[in-house]
Amino acid sequence: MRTVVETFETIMSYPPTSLREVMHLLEREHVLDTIAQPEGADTTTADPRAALRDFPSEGVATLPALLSPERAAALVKVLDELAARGLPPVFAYALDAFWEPLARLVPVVEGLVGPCEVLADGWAWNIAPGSGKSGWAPHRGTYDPMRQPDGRPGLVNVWIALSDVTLDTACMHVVPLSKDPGYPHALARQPFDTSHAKAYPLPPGDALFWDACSLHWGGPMTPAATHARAAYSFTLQATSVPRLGGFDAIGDIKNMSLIQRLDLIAGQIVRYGMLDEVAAPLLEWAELLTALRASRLAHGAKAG
Ligand SMILES: O=C(O)CCC(=O)C(=O)O
Repeated sequence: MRTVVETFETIMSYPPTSLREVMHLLEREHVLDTIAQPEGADTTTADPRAALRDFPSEGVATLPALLSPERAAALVKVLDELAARGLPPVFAYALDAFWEPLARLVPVVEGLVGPCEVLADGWAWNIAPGSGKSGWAPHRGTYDPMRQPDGRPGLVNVWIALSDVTLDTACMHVVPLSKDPGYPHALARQPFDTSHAKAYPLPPGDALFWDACSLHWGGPMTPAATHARAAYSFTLQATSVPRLGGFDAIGDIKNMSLIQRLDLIAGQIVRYGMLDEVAAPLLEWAELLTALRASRLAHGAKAG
């Protein structure tokens, strides 16, 4: 990772206005305050039966109705408003409404794998039809077979459909662990064997979650797609396994400040921005914030 000084030097070599515009937008105009978001708790009741049935053997399961269809539609509107202000969907993590489903999600995941913490790790998508973009290519969330001492998964990825996600709109595909020849001893072996993948079309508000060792990917936006594919994700880690290298856990989710959320968003842009072609000024903003945070933590650690 670059130091603050190196990051500043890179930034100074860019056309001067673009980064300043991003910072002005976020920090002076408080553009995020201008985004209308639904308030309070969603009234939905998530149904964990499918998860309890499928996850232990397959390492993948759906969680119907994590969000009500109305709440999912309201969150799609937020993603559209972000886009109208020139911000990628990952800025949704600045807003309370995108964290609210964790109150229902965490108990379900904990029911399956035991006590968990939420990692500072996630991404959001709002893929327009005809944009030429598709979901992410096949990969695993971790290439270590992360298991708890009792054999349960150590790391779980959760993916929440906000739009109606179909075979034509980049639905997720996951290879069940029981049919994955790469699991558990050859997770990084290429080419991946995708022959036993299952596609997971989901209505708005349903979630899909999988053992992060699982091979998974977002499918194509086909020419038949008529609407955008909107979704976002979380990563939960069992507290009984050592923390995934390079990742922080989020301590007090309910009381995260805007600065902490912007730090998190910047960290995700640094990590995943290349996959989604985030614009160069935003990448530089993210690198700067991430370098500043690292330096702040280093100074804090020294002072302590
Ligand atoms: O939404 C996608 O296309 C990919 C999601 C994914 O692979 C992930 O969250 O790890």
